Amino acid sequence: MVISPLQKFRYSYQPKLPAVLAGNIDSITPQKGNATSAKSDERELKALFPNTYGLPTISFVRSDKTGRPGPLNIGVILSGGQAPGGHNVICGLYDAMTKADPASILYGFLGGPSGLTDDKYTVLDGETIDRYRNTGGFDIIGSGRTKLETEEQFEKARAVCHAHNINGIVIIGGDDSNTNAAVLAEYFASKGEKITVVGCPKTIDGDLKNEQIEASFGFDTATKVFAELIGNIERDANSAKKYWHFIRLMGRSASHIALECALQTQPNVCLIGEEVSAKKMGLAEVAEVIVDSVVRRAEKGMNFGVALIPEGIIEFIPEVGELIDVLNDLMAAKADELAAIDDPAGKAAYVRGLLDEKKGQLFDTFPESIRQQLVMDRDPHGNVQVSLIETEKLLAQLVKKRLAALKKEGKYNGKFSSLCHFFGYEGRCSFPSNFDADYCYSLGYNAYLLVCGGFSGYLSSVTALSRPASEWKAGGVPITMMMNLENRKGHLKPVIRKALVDLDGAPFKALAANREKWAVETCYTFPGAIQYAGPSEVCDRTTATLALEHGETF
Ligand code: FBP
Repeated sequence: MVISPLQKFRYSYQPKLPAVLAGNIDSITPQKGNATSAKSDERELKALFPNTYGLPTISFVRSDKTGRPGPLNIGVILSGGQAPGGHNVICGLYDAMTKADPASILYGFLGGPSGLTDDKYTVLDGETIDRYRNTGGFDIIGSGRTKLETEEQFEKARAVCHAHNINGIVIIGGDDSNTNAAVLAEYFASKGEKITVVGCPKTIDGDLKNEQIEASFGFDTATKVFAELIGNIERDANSAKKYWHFIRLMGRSASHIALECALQTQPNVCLIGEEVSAKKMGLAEVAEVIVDSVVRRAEKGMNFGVALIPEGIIEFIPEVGELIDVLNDLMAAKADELAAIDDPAGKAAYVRGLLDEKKGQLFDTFPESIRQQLVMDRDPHGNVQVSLIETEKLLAQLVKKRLAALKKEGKYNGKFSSLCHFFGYEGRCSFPSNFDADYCYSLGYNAYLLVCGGFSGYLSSVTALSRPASEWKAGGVPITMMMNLENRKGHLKPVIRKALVDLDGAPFKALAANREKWAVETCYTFPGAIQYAGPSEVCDRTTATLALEHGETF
């Protein structure tokens, strides 16, 4: 394998650990906090998780007590979309377990949760681990999106754990994957098994956060990669002065990525799905936000600009969101019939025939390409694959049409030429930033301690993240306290509640306070590429979101 100079350099990086985790691993002790409860659907969740609901939070502290649990066999799974730092979670886990007892064995289940149920694995040894330290990607064992929900799957997982004498499973994933972790933990507990299931909060989307989990890993690096690209495009736009760039950004439902990138790059427009929903804006109104900036900038002779569009915005436009809900239910009910139709146009026509008059008319207003994208297969968890819906092209078309009408009315006299981009996959496998390298390593190290303590159904939690790594705190949070019931594929299911952009939160307020100016003037900022070595204010800088959420300036 040919190794790039940067990869070689990153191998030598030693991730920072919180002080409580650094040093002698045998003297780290769990301290139990208060019993927990979910914010909603408490009764139902208690009934669904009789063994793992209401557990106390855990924080790790140093104590005089020392003791080794003996060698442990742990299985690790990477689940869902890639996020920078996943390899470091595995490295942290491996280092902690082999430091505590070199005879411990780490099983890497291949290709996501199905690796566990199908017993597809590799044993991760020190040599393998060293090849992946501080690197991006999930290629060490691969990932997948299989939902664990049937008794048959749980029994297979149980048998595989017995076959390898596995003491613990660590699932590295987002909200859906950690829902898997909670459900599996409950199943094992209900069978009297002593197999501990622990989750780690991953997703570039930044929507797995709450009062206990400050950030999901990968968000820091991915937004830095996107912000670099956006800054470059802004500079290009300001140099050529002839294009409006419509940039759609990954992030699924939540607009955290778009918001963070906007705070980093100060574009002319940044749409926020959550605001669109709160204001009940229609598609035309959303397009009008961009039209307004185009017209006002044209009046100043600036026929160029940059608009950021969160990929999930389409779901937040109330009328479209309702249509998507109906489509979800119809497609779940007619799954077999749809599976028999090969071509996307045929699928769209079939689904169109099932819609009532009002929804059908709305469906017809979309271009054929978007209609086909709206009826593409849902992911295994029942989510619409918004990464495949080209909303930026739809908005560019709507803006163009509206500008033509304004021109006829003599209200616009500029030139409009648009270029569309989608940034998502570019940021998911980048070398993790120093922050993500440290955070992920700490999450993995901490996950081992949770397994050791038998804290099943917990999410590895490392907090105080806006402070230097040595001051971070480490512990565990019961996953059930983050759950609620949601409609998935036509049924109410327990899932981890997604954190959407808080319109009263400091990050959104920072955007709202500046966007009027950014819409008309050219205020672009250019973050440049992630730096791994150099001054700390450049290399260890976290996101604006994290800083502002902690009451700090950015
Ligand atoms: P996770 O929620 O699993 O972390 O995935 C995040 C994400 O990158 C979303 O931003 C995006 O919509 C989706 O994955 C794309 O999914 P896929 O990788 O299956 O194309």
